[in-house]
Amino acid sequence: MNIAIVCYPTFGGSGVLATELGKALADMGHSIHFITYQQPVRLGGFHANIFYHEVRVPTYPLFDFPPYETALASTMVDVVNNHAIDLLHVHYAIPHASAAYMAKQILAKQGKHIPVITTLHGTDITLVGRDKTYSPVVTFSMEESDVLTAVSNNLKAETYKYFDIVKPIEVIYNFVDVKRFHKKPITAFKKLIAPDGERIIIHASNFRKVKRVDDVIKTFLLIAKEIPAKLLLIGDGPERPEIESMTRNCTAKDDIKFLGKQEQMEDLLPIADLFLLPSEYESFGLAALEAMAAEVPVISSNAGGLPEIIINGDCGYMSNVGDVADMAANAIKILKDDAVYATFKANALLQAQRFDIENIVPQYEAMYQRIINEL
Ligand code: GMT
Repeated sequence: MNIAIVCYPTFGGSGVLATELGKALADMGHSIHFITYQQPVRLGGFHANIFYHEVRVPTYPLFDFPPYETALASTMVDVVNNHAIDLLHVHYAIPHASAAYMAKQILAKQGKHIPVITTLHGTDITLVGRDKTYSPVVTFSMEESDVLTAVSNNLKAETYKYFDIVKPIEVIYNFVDVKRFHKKPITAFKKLIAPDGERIIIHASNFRKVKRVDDVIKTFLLIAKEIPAKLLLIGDGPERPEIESMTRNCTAKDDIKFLGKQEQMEDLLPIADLFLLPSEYESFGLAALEAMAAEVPVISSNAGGLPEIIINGDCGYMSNVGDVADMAANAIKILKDDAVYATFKANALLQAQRFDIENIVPQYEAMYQRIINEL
C-alpha cells in the first residue's frame, strides 16, 4: 500500500507513535509518505520505503497567523496525486482531521476517493479539542473520517463524553518495539549518574501542567529520604523553569538532573530502576510503556488509560492523582527489596511484550486493507 501519514514531528507521543508506525509499515514493504512541517524526530536515517514531504507555509505581511491548515490540505492533495496514495492516516485531530477532510473533498472533485483514518491521541480530545473554539470543527471532522481510532478504551469513552458524535471508534492500543528498548544498560553511563550504586529514577515528558512534574519532585524527595537515589528529568516544556527553581532550594538538589530533550530513549531508559508518571491525565502513557519495555517498573497515577497498561502491584503501582505519599511508599516497596524489585522488572517486560509492535501494527494494516477493500 502507499500510505500518507500526517502527524506532529515533535517529541510528543502522537508524533512518536505515528513515526514508529510508519517505520514499521515501511519494514513490512509498504511505501510511507510522511506529511508534516519538519522531519519527525524519531524518523532516523534513510529508508528506501519512506518519503518525507515538508509542509511549507509561505508568509505574507497580511498573515498574523500563517494558514498552516490550508498549506497542509494542499500538500496532502499534491502528495496523493503524485504518489498514488491509497489512504491518508492522520494522527491528532487538530488540525489534521479537518485538513484531511478538505483534501478529501478536493480529491473527490477530481474523481479520486481517498479514505481518511483519524487516530485520536489524547489532548486533541481531552484538553484542546473540547474547547469551544475548536470543538465544532473537531466534531465534524471526526464524524467525516472513514475510520476513527483511539489509543485506549478510556480515550474512546472520553470522546463520546465530550463530543456529540455517533461514529464508531475502534481502539488500537499504542505499541513499543520491545527489541529496541530491552537493552543492557550502559554501565559506564550508569556509574557516571549513580557512582555509589544509588537507584536511578527517570521521568520523561513535555513538562506541561497535565504531567504534574512537581509531583515527580515531591515523590522523589520522599523516596530519597529512605533510599539513596538519583532523579533524571528528560524533556522540556512550559513548566520546566518553575520545576528547576523548585529543585534549586530542595535538600536533594544535587541528586536531580535535567537532561532536556533526548532522542535516544532506548539508551537512557535501560539505566533506570524506576519510572515516574504522576500525570493528571494520560490517554495511554506511551512513555510508561517504553520504560516497561526497558524492564523498568512504573509508579504512576491511576488517571485515564494508565490502568489499561499498568497492572497494579505487578509491574508497578498506581495511586490517586496527587497522592505523592502513596507513590513514594509504593516506590520504596519496589526498590528496597532486591527480590521484589527483580519480580517487578520481569513483569514490566512481560506486560510491555503484550503491546509489542509485532502484535499491534498488523491491526492497523488489517484496518487499512479492510477500508481499501470496502471502496
Ligand atoms: O502527553 C502529551 O502531552 C503529548 C500527547 C500527544 O498528543 O503527543 O500525548 C498523548 O498521546 C500519546 C500517544 O498516543 C499518549 O501516550 C499520551 O498519553 C497522550 N497524552 C495525554 O493524554 C495527556
